[in-house]
Amino acid sequence: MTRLVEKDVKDIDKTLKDYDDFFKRQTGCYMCEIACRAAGITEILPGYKIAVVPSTTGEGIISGFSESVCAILKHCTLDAFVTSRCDVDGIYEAIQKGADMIFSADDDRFIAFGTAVRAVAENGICTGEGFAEALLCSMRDQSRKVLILGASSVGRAAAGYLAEKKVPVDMYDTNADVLKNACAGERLIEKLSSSPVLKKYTYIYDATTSGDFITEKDVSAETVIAAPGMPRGITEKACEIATVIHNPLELGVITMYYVCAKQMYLKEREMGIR
Ligand code: 2YC
Repeated sequence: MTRLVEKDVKDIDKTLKDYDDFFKRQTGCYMCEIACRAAGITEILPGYKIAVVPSTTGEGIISGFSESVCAILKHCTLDAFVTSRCDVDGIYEAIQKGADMIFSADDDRFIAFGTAVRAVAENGICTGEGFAEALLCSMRDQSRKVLILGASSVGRAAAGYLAEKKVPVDMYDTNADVLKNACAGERLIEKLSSSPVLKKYTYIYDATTSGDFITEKDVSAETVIAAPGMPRGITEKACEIATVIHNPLELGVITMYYVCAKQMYLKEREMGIR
């Protein structure tokens, strides 16, 4: 998992509207639509009040991170705020201010969770599935194989998601052990024993942390790359040729909200409070 830095998040608030319009031109949907599809939401859910709680543990606060998470949620017309306090004091403040859901990230884990019912959404899995749905919506031919690079939690979530949608997947990781243990038993996932020829694939999913390794000679105008990996694995020149779906935080955060909200809504219905 790559730890974001201030420059990765500092302009998100100002660029969200234009970026979402660009995202829609690329995929045919806005990020909220893709996130709902990835979360398997088919009906309108109640809007929950969300608190974003900064965490000072480990390497501490990333300047602008919580504010960017809040701005992304507000972009989806959700009711979100950043607590003035951090850590446990921030959780206390969130609940005192009536938050139904809390977003918080330390160095190892970024989650959204329900304050009144047991519900949790994890950023790596949600990012993996959100970008997989974005790729799916951009594929002109969903019978074609998708090459997934990187068997991290993001790559594994994407492989499982696409396999469940009956999309065949080739998966590769430079670490043979990591690859071996990924998505065991998934029939539609073929694990590659050697580094694939990128040009052979129209649809690619970059879940690596390599940065700038897919160049203009690896892509064509037909190529579509879903690229959640940070730093971005595709060079500027290749991005001018292919369709490259990439953002450092946005789609993962929106997918986390809908995954968590769906769990909360179903539990509340079970408990007869919805
Ligand atoms: O500002 C804060 O509250 C910090 N504790 C946030 C630390 C986030 C660390 N994680 C990352 O930078 C990203 C996540 C967004 C997902 C993967 N890496």
